[in-house]
Amino acid sequence: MKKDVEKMAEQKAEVQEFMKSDTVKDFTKDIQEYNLGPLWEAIPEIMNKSPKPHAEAYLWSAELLQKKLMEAAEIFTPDRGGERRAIYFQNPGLTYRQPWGWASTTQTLYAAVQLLLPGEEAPSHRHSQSALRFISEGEGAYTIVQGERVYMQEGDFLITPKNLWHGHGHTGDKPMIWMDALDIPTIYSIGGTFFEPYADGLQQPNVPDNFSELRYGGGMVRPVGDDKYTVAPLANYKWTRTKDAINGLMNFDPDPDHGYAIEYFNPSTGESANPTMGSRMQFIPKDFHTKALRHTHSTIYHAHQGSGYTIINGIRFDWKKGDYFVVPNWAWYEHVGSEDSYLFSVNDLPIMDRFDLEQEEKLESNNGFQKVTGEFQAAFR
Ligand code: GTQ
Repeated sequence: MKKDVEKMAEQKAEVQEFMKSDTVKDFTKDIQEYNLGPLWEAIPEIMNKSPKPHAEAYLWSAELLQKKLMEAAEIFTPDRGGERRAIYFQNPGLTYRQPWGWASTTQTLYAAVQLLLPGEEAPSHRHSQSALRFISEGEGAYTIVQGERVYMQEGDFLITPKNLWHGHGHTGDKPMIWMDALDIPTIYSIGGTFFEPYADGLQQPNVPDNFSELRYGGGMVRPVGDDKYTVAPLANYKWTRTKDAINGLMNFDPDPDHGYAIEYFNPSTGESANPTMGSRMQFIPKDFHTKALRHTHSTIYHAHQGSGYTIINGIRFDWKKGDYFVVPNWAWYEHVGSEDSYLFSVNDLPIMDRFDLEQEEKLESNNGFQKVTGEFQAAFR
């Protein structure tokens, strides 16, 4: 038995030696001249035992975002350049792959903060990416999605299904800031991007304001005949309803892994509100500590209210209202509320599910909690 083990180790050493030989090195170099790739070099990078994401855990502070959005307001109007005054989260683990400067937030998802000032308009356009918005500050702005004008308030969650015309306007008197999340990197990497500007600025409404909210306001019903929708028919999931739903759950013990968490879903089908992005609101009570989990899907969080910290692969990320942070694929994470806190989050679970790739593990050791080995320092706290 011992002999076999020794023999195998010997063989392995021999192979390793051979792979470092000039014969292999020269041939590896040679084929690359012909746009051919050596699998023997690629294997360690592409065939990992479990997901090894390039995206890193990271946190952007509310102060930094506020400062940069206000600076952007001095320079851009929404219709100049990129059609929106949005600044997106570039994951530092992804930037080096993209020499021209594009880097997404996770490998599958993009998120941004967008600022609209009173009186401004962001022109309508449509694209093959699905979008969602979470309103972090202000009121009085609206989005017009395929002819439906939807007024937005703090805490509201909105969807813009793919290929629908959408643009934004603002009749209020204070700056309005929201989070955008889109499946841009996914659509980009599979080569599915279509984009079209609207010919005539901001599309005008063609149904009563807040049409879908009026029709679906019951929250637990759908109008008869609406079971044939292919896109989610509710444009705005109002904060008051989200809060009521969570308050209902608070009659019971919190989920040990998630606290009090709900998912925004398509009331016509029961699927996630966006076909490619999961979205949740989660209440973490003061001093509640969720158990450590890791799973295939990645998540972008926005601290909507309160403060606390999330331990990601042993590193403590302190967050408070207005901060954003990323939990990459297969990273251990657990949340702790320093106050009663609400976390909004977007994930790529629907994408993982579509490929049948979702796996989840719970930490067995140390009663299900990680050991903290360091602290993340955010810029501009
Ligand atoms: O507001 O329609 O951050 O189309 C990226 C793409 C926002 C938007 C973004 C978009 C929008």
